[in-house]
Amino acid sequence: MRLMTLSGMELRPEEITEFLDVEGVVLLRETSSGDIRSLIRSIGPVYVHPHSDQDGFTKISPQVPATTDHNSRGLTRARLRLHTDRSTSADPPAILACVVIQSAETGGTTLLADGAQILHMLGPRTAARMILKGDGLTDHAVFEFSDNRRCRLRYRDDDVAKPWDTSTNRSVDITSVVSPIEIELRCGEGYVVHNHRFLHGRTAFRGHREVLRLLGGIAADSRYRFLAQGFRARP
Ligand SMILES: O=C(O)CCC(=O)C(=O)O
Ligand SMILES: [Fe+2]
Repeated sequence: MRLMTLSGMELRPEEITEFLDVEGVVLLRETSSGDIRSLIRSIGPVYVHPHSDQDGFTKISPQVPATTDHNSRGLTRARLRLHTDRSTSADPPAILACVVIQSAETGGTTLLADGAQILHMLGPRTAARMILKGDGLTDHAVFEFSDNRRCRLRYRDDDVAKPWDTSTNRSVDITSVVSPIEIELRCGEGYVVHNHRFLHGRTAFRGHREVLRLLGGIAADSRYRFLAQGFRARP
């Protein structure tokens, strides 16, 4: 397995947590499922998801019709807009890793957007007005600040939940203030993101495509345990 920054600098696996604190994203090459499991476990506990197997892996491939409910839209060939994984749960996981097992015939491009940049572009006042709302769901702040100026972003914009501006009572697409990074990942390539900071998504695709996902937390005794409270918001 090889780890790279977005600018192509190579990292050692033991530098991952530090780098997720600084940049929020690391790219993976020549990766197997065993590699991502040990990488995520070096950061903290693996998170078991309703769609995952007992080891925490979720196989994301077209399995259900495109007309399905939005919580299962990952398992279709449809576009997935930028989102936080488990955004409507009380405590979304801090770490998300995805590795491509088989790339699509066409499309299936990975989209990434830096929430720290979105916050900076929106400004703290506008950001503080945004809540994530969905039928039958508890409202959550889109940008949730902790006492030590850390911020957890939670975001999705689909039939399950939408961001609302509480001053205008309208839904707003906060991702329009940035251009997402587009990456064509091939077999064995992937990414790890700080899920409280980076949004991810993909374009629609044709053919078969398979991605393996693993979610995780930050170890309670980690030097970087503050990552569980989000990214460092600029003053
Ligand atoms: O298919 C992908 O590249 C990502 C899928 C995803 O983000 C999800 O299912 O939550
Ligand atoms: Fe996702």
